[in-house]
Amino acid sequence: MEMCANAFLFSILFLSLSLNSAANVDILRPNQNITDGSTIVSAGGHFELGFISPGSSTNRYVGIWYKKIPAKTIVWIANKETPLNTTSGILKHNINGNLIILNGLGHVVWSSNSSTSVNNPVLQLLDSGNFVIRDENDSDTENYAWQSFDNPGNTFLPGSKLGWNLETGLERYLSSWKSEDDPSPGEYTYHVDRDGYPQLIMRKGSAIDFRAGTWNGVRFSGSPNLKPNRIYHSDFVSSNKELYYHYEVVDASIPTRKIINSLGKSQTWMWIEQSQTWQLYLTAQKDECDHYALCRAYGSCNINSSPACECLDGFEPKSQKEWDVADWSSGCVRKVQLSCTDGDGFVKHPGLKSPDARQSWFDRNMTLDECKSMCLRNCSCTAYANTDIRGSGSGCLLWFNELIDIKEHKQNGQDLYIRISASELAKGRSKVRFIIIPIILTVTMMLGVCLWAIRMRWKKHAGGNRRLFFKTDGGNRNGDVDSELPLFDLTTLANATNGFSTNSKLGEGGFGSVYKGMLHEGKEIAVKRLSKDSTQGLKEFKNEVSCIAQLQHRNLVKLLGCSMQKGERMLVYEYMPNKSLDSFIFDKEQSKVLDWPKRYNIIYGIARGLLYLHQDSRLRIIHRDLKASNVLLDHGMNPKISDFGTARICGETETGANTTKVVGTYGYMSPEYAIDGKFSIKSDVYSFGVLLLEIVSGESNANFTHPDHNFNLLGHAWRTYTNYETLDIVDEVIAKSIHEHQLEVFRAINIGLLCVQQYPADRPTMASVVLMLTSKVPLPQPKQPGFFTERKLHERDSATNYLTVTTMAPR
Ligand code: ACK
Repeated sequence: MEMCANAFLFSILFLSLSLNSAANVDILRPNQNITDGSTIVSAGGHFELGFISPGSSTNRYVGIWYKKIPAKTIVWIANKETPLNTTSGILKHNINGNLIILNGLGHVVWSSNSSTSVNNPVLQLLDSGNFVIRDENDSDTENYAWQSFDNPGNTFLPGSKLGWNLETGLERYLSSWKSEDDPSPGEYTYHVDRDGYPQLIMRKGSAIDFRAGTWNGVRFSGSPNLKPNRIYHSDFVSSNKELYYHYEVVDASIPTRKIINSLGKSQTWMWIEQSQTWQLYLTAQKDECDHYALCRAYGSCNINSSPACECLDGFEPKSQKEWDVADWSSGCVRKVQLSCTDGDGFVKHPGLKSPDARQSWFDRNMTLDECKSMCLRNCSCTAYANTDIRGSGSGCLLWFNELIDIKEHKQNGQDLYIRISASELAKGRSKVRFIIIPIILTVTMMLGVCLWAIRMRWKKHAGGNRRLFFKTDGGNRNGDVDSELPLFDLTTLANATNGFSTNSKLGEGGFGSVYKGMLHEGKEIAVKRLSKDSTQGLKEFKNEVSCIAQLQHRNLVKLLGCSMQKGERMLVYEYMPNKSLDSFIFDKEQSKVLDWPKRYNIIYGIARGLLYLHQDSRLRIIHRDLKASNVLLDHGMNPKISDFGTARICGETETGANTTKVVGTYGYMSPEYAIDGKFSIKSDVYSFGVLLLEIVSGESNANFTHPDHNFNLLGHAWRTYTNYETLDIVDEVIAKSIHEHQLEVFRAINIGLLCVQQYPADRPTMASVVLMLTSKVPLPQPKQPGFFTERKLHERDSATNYLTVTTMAPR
């Protein structure tokens, strides 16, 4: 009876000291505990701590998660390897102030095991997500008796440290979970490695799986995507006491976490409030070349080369036979051994992920010249580089032994100076001479020939017209429709445009200039004044005018009339106040105006306009020069296709033709048109696909560059699509706000890729495109795009230029 009464009293006492979920407290005192179902919440309400089951597991763990994020995202777990299988667990202080978890039988299943004790221990959950044991009267971070940030799992939060306390020998490293449902340590761990020069290394078991590399003042040399940005700052701290990597979020209210997932991928995630989802911001490992030491000794990996592994200059495969079958395992060896005493030298390799630095030596105060002589003086020194690439570079890092795990990064890589023998160095110099001199001679000769050809052409055509006008194949089948289009008086247009003043000028094109004007009745117009030296005759001009006059669609710019007087030829269009699409999508500031719904509306409008040209209008018209600068935007940002100067009318049953004169713009021309002069409605579909991907990404196809490869935008979109990272191409300006439209964006990219497929027969018609855009019909898998591989220099240089008429030999 007495026992019963005691148990009853104990239960009453116990219940009164347990916290419940309603109590919004962040501190747990020695006489308090947390039972399953009750939690504590950090002061600002960012994090919550209590019992939880990850994924679909039914096991109970003490964990920390984001309080305000509905889908519980766990950032830390205490008893990773000792879960409870009932809900009778209790979290409390033990007699020493340590944190313990008891199971239903009162057995300790986990303890914080801190050897540091404090006088008045309290447990506190901080707004950073750190759970600490401290003295109630001392909140100095240095004096915590224990903290969860010192015992991370798979998550690395802003403000925590990845690396070493050199005084205590404590290492904080990340361990992957076994699976989404099992937080016990998986195969991967992410460490700051202290052998040689510190580097960030992912291990699978004890083997290195990925090396983010050495910190070069800006980033880890193997993480070119880690750029200074407006979202978070990261840094690597190296002092006598500590060696660690950390990062801070500029806007601390944006939940951000870095994790290593159970497949060993290091990822940075950000919470998007608007769409209530996590967005993947950065992935450290991108491609095959990130496999540690793929190309072995003195091999360099370039994902855009085939095969990806190459020996560095001055080196050759150890076994050519193996190398020929893409077996890199024996790596490369020197063509000529170093002599050390006989004046070895160095070859500069720019844009590299520097080699594994576990066998290296460094001095952060030396200059590069001092570094070079230091390396020369030591016969086993194989390479040198700056430790810090900021400014003109500083510090000295020397490698000894073989150089391994080198990757090429066109952008954000660093310079490495590799030691080779004097004779190899001399060969290299003469090779450069051998290559450069003929190149200079050839380029000079070609320039001469081009200048001469241009001069001759000018003489002949007096600045010849670069545009083709509408031309009905086999004559004008449209009858005389001139009377349908108003003729403007030249004086009226001159008055409307202040005498074609420079102030009224909107811009120029290959055809002449465009002026803004206002008619007497206050109507705004755009006057296209074709240049006088146009070689086009009156007949073609009338033909063009009459053709456009027959086109009426809300997504085509409306022709209001024309003027033909005193040798002047002018076209009068409705005025579009928002200018052309390119001035929005390719401008980082202006593009903010175009959120996803607006971009989608523009894509859809262009598709409708093109469908009208191809199919619904009385004529079948191929535009031939669809591009961002030929789409104008009205007051409501609705798109209007303009510039029919190069368009061609086909017979109602024809869908294309051949031409010996290719007109269009680099980056938008389909392969069959650019190469063979074959234009068809499918070459317009190709241009539409390019334009669609430009609108989604905010990048110009022809001017696109990427640090990791040399593809144009199409190649990049194809690459991300095949890597299941389709949404990676989305313009960063809208990336954070597309979550509720993700499916639509994904479909749009898929449709874009279908339109730019290499073979015209594979591309959809505009009718199918419109259907795909407006319905949820399943989309086919796109095949490889045309014109997506490495661009040649000339192509890139002239990327933004209008391609002048090119005469091509008939096939
Ligand atoms: O981007 P923009 O300002 O828009 O620069 C070009 C320039 O003339 C040469 O084509 C602008 N432009 C052409 N047609 C019109 C129009 N109907 N309304 C307004 N601007 C126009 C175009």
